[in-house]
Amino acid sequence: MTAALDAYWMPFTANRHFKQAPRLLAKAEGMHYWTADGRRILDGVAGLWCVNAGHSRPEITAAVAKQIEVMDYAPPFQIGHPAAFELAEKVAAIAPPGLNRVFFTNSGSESVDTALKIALAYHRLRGDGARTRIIGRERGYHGVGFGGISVGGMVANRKMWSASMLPGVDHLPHTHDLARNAFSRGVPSHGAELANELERLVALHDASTIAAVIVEPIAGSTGVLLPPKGYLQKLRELCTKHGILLIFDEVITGFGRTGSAFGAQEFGVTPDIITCAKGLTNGSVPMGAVIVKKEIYDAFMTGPEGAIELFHGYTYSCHPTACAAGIATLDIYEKEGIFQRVKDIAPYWENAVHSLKGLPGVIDIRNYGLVAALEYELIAGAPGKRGFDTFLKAFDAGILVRAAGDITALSPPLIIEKNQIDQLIDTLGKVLKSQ
Ligand code: PXG
Ligand code: PLP
Repeated sequence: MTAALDAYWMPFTANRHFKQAPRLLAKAEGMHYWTADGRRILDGVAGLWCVNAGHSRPEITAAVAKQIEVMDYAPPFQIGHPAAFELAEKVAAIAPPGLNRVFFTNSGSESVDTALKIALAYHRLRGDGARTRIIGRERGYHGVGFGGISVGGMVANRKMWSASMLPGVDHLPHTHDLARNAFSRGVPSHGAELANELERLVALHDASTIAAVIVEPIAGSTGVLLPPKGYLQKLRELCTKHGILLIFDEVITGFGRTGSAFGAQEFGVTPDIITCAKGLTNGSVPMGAVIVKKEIYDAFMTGPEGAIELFHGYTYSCHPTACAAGIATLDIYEKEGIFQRVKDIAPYWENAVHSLKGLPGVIDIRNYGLVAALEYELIAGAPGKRGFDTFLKAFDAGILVRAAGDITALSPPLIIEKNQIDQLIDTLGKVLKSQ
C-alpha cells in the first residue's frame, strides 16, 4: 500500500496532475527501473542525467554501507576525514590539466553558488574588486539557488523572483539555431560567432566590471543545446583576453557523458572553474564539487596561516557516505573504461536517434556522446504539450525519457548496450507515430 499523497510537495512537478495518476518507481538495477506495480522500465535518462554507471551498483552500495557503519558523519570545518582527501585527489586526477583543487558541495545548485562566490572573492582578493558582474547565457540552467537562477536563462525559473536576482548579471545569447543547424550530427557547424557577443557586453559594461562567464558546454536541462564548432574556443579566448574567469557548469556533461571525463577535455577548452555533481556519485548519494585552477586556490592562501581563507561551506560538505560513494563510482568508471565506452558506442547511438527523422512533428534531432534530443513542432496554444505527452506515453510503453518543453531529451546510463539502444529508439518511434 502506498502512503497518502497529500503531504509531499513534489519538485518541478505538476503536483495535481501527478497525484491523480501517480507514477511510482520502486526498484532499480543496471539499465532498468521497476514501478511499484512491477513494470520494468528501460532508463533512457540515467535517472536525471546522473546514474552514469547504471543503477544500484553493488560496489557503491558496499562502500556506502561500510562507511556509514564505521563513521556516519564527520564535521567538515576545521577537521577532516581521509575519504574527502582521497576523493578530491581522484577528481583532480581526471580533471583538465591545472584544475586540481576541489571544494565539495551537495548538489549542482550548491556547486554553482559556490563557484560564483569563489569567482567574486578571487578578484577581490587580487585587488580587482570592481569585477562584480557575472555573465550567464539565455536558456542556461544552473540550478535553483538565487545565484543559479540569476545567471540561468529559463524564464519560468526566474520570473517569480525577478526582483531578487544577483545585481549586475547579464546574458549571452543562446546558440540554438534550427534554421541553420537542424538535424546536425555532433556539434553544429553554425554559430561560433555568437561568442563574440561577449565583446558587446564588454563594450557595454567594461571588462574591469566582469568577474566571470558561466556556461554549460552542452546545455542539458533546456533540451540538449550543443556548442557550435569553435564557439567554446572563442569564448575562452575572449575571457582570457579580458581577464574574465570562465566557468564550465559540467553538472550534466561531467563524468563521461560526452565521451571524456569532462566536456572541457572533449571540446579541448580549459575553463578556470568546473562545477559538477550528479555522476560524481553515480547519483547514489547527493554530492557536488567545484574544481578550480591552482592559481585560484592559491589566491586565497595569502592571509595569516591561522585564518580561515574562504567563509563558505556546508554542514554536509564532503559527507563521508558521499565520499565513499564518489570513490567507488570513480573506481568503476576507471575499471570499466566507461568514458571510452561512450566514444565507442556514440556512432551507433547517433545513427539510432537520427533514424527517427521524418516522424510526425519532429523538427530536429541532435546528439553528442550519449546524449540526444528530439525537438517537436509546437502545438499552437499548448507549449510543452507534445513533450509532456511523449514522456507520459513513453513511460506507459516501458521507457523513461525526459521532457524539456517540446523537446525529448535522452541521456541513458553510459553502460547501455546496442540492443537497449534499439529498444529505446524503437519504442520512442512507436510513441511518436501514435500521437
Ligand atoms: N547545473 C546544471 C548544468 C544542471 O544540469 C544543476 C546545475 C543543478 O543541480 P542540482 O543537483 O541542484 O539539481 C543542473 C541539474 C532536467 C533537469 O530537466 C536537469 C537538472 C536538474 C533538474 C532537471 O533535465 N540538472
Ligand atoms: N539554517 C540553519 C538554522 C543552520 O544552522 C544551518 C547550518 O548550520 C543552515 C541553515 C545551513 O545548512 P547546511 O550547512 O546544511 O547548508
